Amino acid sequence: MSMPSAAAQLRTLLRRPGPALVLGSHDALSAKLAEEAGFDAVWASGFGISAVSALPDANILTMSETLDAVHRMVDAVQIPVIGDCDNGFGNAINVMRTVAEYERAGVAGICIEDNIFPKRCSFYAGVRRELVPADEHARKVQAAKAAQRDPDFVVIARTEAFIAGWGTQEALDRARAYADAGADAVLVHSKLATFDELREFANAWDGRCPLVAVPTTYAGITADDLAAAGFKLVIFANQALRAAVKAMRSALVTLKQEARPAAVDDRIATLPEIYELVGVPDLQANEQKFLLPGGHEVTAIIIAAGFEESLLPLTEDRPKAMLEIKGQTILERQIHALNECGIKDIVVVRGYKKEQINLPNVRYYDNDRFLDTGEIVSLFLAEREMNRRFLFLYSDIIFDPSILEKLLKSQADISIVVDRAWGDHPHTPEELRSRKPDLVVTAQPPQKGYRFLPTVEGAALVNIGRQLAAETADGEFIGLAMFSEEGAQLLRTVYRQSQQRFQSNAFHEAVSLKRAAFTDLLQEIVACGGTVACVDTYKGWLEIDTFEDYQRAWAKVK
Ligand code: SPV
Ligand code: MG
Repeated sequence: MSMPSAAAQLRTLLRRPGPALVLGSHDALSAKLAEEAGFDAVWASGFGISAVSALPDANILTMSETLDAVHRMVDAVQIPVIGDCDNGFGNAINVMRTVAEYERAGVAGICIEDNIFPKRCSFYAGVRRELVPADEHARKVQAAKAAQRDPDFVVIARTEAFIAGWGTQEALDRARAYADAGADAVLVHSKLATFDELREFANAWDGRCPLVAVPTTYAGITADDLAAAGFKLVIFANQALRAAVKAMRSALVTLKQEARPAAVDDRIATLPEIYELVGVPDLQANEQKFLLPGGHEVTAIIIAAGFEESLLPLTEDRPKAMLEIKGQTILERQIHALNECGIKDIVVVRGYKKEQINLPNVRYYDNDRFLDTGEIVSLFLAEREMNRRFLFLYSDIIFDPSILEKLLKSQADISIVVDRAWGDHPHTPEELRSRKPDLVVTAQPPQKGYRFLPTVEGAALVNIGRQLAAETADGEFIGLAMFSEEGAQLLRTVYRQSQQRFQSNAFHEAVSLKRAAFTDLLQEIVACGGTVACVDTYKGWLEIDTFEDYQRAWAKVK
């Protein structure tokens, strides 16, 4: 079932027993707060909308400027919005356009008052009051009713007879004339400190249409009192604005005096409160859903410093990353996959034959001590790049971009890609010796005997390394990992602590931290109580570790 229109909702409020509480709002945020507080509807206050432009309520803002503010309020809330249209911004002809524009903006109804144009706020002292003749205003009401498209659209006619000091009889005459002209409700305004003149009015009212009150000056009255007297809509027109001004003023005095933000901490909204109000959670959900995964806010760090004899003589004159497979080097293939996922910020840590790696649009760090240092040292040469989300890549893997897409969707602070096809076949000691796979034990191994089904939430890493018993492993790390800003922070902290604690001692599977592999640091993160989530994949990647791998890559890669 679709939502009833705003106008239909307002009609329901008018029909429903008891008073409807309407809050005067001056912008979209205050409208939102009104809705959150449980008010039935929003009064888009001309007084308030002018005030937040630091202007008096005197038809100084144009219709379109006012409408612009009203439009934002309508967009911000689900409850109906009533547009305060002053005198309709002109004569009956202007009123017709006002109705068309306000209706198009999605307001539930409007209110037009019998002030002349330009108006003066009802409360300004010492201002000469002039009202348009009653029959002129009645025709404006008729024009409004003729202009509306939605039959539920509500036109409230407002009389300022009491404000002008013209008494109860004039107020009643005008209210009746406006009701007879088709007004759906009549707002009768008063600036007395007591309810007396309005009570007299209400007692004499024959109920030909509902009444509306704005108890600003007779502020002691309750909505129930007003309802008992016959009022249907009760508009608290400017209390939100005045609350804001008073709160801002007093906080600002303190802030100026003390000149330190913490001095006002206890009386200001927290930032998360504001984020919630303005819809940051929706923004984040939509970013996840609709933006290219990854994007410009991720840096990819490719570790390409090492030298391994196993690929000689292929790597005699170039690092592994620069081996060519069907016209493209491994590194070019990686950059292509990263770019495809919107990742343009790419860092390569070079070492062995570094002059051979000089692709454009890549930033470089050099590990000139690559012969006696390990992956961790190479990675931390690029530590400057780790102050936000980043990807970690071995430089000798070729992978399907869909694996990267899946990794980029991970919400975990530290995620590694694990190939669950590992357990499908037995692995020979010969294979294990030459390939040295990074084996993984997770908290949730795939069930044996069933073809692997990927988990939604990545299982937590328990053990990782090359020396794990192959039978205990339930996956293989493919050399692709992602760290959120917090994850990167944890990585750096654990590394710093390890430098203190391990110094030149063995570090997990490595003889020392200096020689340690990336997997050793992952194991240390787990040992320190950190969580490493395993993003599952099933094949779709190749590692070039041996000559046989290289041949296989030629055979498999398109
Ligand atoms: C407004 O809020 O703009 C109103 C109510 O019209 S009053 O200010 O009391 O006139
Ligand atoms: Mg007004």
